Amino acid sequence: NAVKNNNISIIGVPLQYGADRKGVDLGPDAIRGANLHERLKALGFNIEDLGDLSVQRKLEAPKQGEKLKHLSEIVRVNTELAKQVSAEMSKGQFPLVLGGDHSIAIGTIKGVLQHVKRLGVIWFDAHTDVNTHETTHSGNIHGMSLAAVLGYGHPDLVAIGGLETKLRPENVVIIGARSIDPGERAFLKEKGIRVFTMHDIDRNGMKQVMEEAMEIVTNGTDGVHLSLDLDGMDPFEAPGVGTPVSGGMSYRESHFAMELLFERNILVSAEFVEVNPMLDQHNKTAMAAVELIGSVFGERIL
Ligand code: HAR
Ligand code: MN
Ligand code: MN
Ligand code: MN
Repeated sequence: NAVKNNNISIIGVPLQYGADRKGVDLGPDAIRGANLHERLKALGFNIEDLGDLSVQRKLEAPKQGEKLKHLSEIVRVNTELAKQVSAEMSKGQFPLVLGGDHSIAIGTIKGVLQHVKRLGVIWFDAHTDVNTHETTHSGNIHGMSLAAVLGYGHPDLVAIGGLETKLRPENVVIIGARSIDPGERAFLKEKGIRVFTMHDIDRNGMKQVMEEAMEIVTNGTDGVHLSLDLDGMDPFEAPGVGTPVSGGMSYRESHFAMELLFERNILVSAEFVEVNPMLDQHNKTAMAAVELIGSVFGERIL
């Protein structure tokens, strides 16, 4: 985990086909460009940057009547990602995945599940990403990734990385949600997934929310994955995202959540997704991502 494991493997996934707006494929390089390596090296980690997975540069526009946009390329890339994440964990490396749109959580999590059978997941996001091919209005697969790793949705998405492994709803928490579709609401209720909305953060504060969240994801699990969508933060502080939603977690709240995660020393893997440099201001969002990564790996003010 983050403390005992001194070896981090960085995997970039320049995938944008799960999102509606162009530019999120530039995320991995923007995050690297904000001095990611230097920050992690200063904390004493050995860094192995595996570069980016290859993604088809140009795709045809989704065909009329094709409900899930760019399904086959998303399945291909995520299948590769799952293999690479699993291979790195076999070598004892901590996988740090840089997105790319949030559909890449499918590949990351399926790869981690090869090694950590009972995995807890903290899903930091403005959205809950539990649409399926039946409930989606947008057809964008980044809104379906959490459902897919729980075993629900289009069979090709659910099958990525093998059918033997999946997450259990009781081991997942969502933090920062403030935009939930009607179909997702029903799904979350039916599966009993714990969602800490912005209302909960306002009411109880990030400290209590994180303590409860970490209790849930560590209960009966062997490790925890952090899936952090930068749109969970407030768009004033992280404007470079494709689907901004007002009223998000502040820079300090997000930072504090990462510091608490480091203290508990529970992470086995992490991903930072949805950084879109084409929509960003002065690389602010990529820099925020690197700040959060620094904190989750142990940076302290004093
Ligand atoms: N729920 C909406 C949809 O399914 C919006 C999805 C989200 N965007 C993301 N994922 N960035 O968190 O289209
Ligand atoms: Mn998301
Ligand atoms: Mn989101
Ligand atoms: Mn910091």
